Amino acid sequence: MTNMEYVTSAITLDGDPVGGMGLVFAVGVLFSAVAIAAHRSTAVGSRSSVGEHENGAAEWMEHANHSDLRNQYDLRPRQNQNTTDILSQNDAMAQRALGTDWSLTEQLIAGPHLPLRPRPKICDTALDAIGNTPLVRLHKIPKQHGVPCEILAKCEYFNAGGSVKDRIGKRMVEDAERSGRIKPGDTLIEPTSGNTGIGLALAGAVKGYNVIITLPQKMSSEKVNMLKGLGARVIRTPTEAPSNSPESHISVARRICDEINAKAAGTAHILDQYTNVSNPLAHFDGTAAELLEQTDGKIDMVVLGTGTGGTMSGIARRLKQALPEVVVVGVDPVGSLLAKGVYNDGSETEDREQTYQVEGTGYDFVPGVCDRNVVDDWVKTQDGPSLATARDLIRSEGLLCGGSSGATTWAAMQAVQGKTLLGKVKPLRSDQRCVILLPDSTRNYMTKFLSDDWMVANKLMPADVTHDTEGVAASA
Ligand code: P1T
Repeated sequence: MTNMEYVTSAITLDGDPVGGMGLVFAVGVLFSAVAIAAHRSTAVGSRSSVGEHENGAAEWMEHANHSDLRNQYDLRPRQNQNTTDILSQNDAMAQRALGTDWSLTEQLIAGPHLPLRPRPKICDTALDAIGNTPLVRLHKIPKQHGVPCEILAKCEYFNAGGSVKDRIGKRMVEDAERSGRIKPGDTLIEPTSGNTGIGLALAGAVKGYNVIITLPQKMSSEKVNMLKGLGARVIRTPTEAPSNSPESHISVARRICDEINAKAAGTAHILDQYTNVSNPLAHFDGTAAELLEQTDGKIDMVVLGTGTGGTMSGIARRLKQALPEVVVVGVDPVGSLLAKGVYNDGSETEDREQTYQVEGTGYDFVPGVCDRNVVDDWVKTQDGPSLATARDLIRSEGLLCGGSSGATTWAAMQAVQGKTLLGKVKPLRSDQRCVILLPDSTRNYMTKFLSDDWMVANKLMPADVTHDTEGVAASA
């Protein structure tokens, strides 16, 4: 049975796709408009009403292209107002640095913002154990690479569900509850590479939502089992399906949502991490604010992996507001097109689409929440060095992280030495500091890159350097 047959046999899919993403975006904009009224001193100007999106793949491409969105919705500051009249000094600087007419930037600045909260002494629920993750200095890996500057790693695997995406699972659900869009008992459907699914399923378990996850086949069985353990229903989709094809995890999620809503209107929702401003806001208000506090505002460079781009966009925007000189480096696997494009200075990069083993980063479209303009430069990564570095992080630094953490760490070792895609980054000196983020936990990959057999079978490690000691223990 193919994946599609499985889906269609499990759920009757007879409705046309509805502009669900348009709805998500509309809710986001309306939510922001309320916040703007409430926070006039820091907010940008008024927004026009939101029109309907077209159905199907074209809609996804619209979300992928900010300039198209800009034409459709007038999200710009009013022409007759000076930007600095309606933005604080720092916000205005940040806004000008990017140009003044991009909706995500404005929404990030407008909020609604939530204050940073310390972890309570006693957590009322597991959701209180999301955020406030440790920042840990690396020692051996920078030394191996001859890197003189300080490298600090934000260890997101300490979150309750084991990844950085717990932050957005919680934030998307709570923002949607606050706006009245969802209520316990509803069904949340999300296309994900797994970690956002785990974050949503965790929030769903605590708050009482049904959760359905559409997940490409490539993702680990550890994630699947964790999702099922949290009570989510998991539907696998073909890894190689382009995002805008009917078989993709994105399209399948939309069909399931339509089908449920056809039977019980308004009970199924795709919160949509790809376009939902709550995604980067979780990092603007949370992850970045924590970093500023943990470092007392001393950060010279930040190196961040990009999937939806929410982590990067939220952190980079907030850091650039507070520290205008901070250098932002994005990490993108070879095979993804997130780093591809024409940049502000006219420089161009290219990439071809191909599959890779590292989970969670890279796409064949640019998500709406991925603010590529805030990235100063990129490093492209490959499976071999990424997964070898992830194993190094475990073995030599004691950091029990996942594969994309290895990619980010390897990329940071390049970036701090000035080795980047566009060549725009200066090497960092010994008195400077680079912050990286380790998005998830080795728990997700116990049968994958942590296993010598898997590494050898996937030609990512020579057979003669395995660390296997089972035989020694058995013969002892
Ligand atoms: O989506 P973004 O904030 O850009 O985070 C990228 C990322 C990096 N590393 C891992 C292990 C991840 O799981 C992710 C993003 N994950 C999803 C998009 C997801 O659906 O789980």
